[in-house]
Amino acid sequence: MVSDKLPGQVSYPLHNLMKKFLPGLVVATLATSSLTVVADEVAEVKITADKVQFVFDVKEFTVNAGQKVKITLVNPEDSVTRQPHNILFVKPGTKDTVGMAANAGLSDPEFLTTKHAVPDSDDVLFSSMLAQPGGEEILEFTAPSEPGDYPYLCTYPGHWAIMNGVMKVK
Ligand SMILES: [Cu+2]
Repeated sequence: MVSDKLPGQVSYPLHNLMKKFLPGLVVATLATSSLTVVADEVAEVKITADKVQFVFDVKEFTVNAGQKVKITLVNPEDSVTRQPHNILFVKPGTKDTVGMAANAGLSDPEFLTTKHAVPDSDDVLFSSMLAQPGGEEILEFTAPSEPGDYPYLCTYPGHWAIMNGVMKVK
C-alpha cells in the first residue's frame, strides 16, 4: 500500500479549508472585475493622445465622488505631430478660462519648461507634467467630493479647444 502522497497532492485538512474559503474568494474576484465601480477601488483610466490630431482617445469617464483615480496619459511613440501633451482636471465650467490662460502662458519663458504648460489658476484641480512623444505621465488624485462634470484638457498652447473631455463625478 502506498501511503506517501504524490507531490502537489492536497491533504484533506487543507482541501476542506479550501472548500470553506473558495466560495468567498470567487465572490471577491467577481466583485473586483465587475463594471460597477466600488468606492474604495482605484479608478484606473488610460488616456492616449492621438498621433495626428490634438485629441484624447477617451472623451468621457465616470468615477464616484471621493474615489481614488489614477490617470495614465500616453503620448504615442509614433506620434506624427511630435508635440508634448499634458492633462489637467479643472473645476466645472472653467475649461475655456483655463484654456485661454494656457494660450496666454506662452509669454512666460518657463511656461513650456519647468511649468509643464500648466497655467497658474485656482480653477486647476489636478495637473500632470508634459509627456513627450513615446512617454507617459501618471496623475493620481482623489476625485472631488462634489458631484458634477469636471472637464479635463491638454493645456499645451493651441491644443485645449479640442483636446479635452469630461470626468463625470457621481
Ligand atoms: Cu496636447
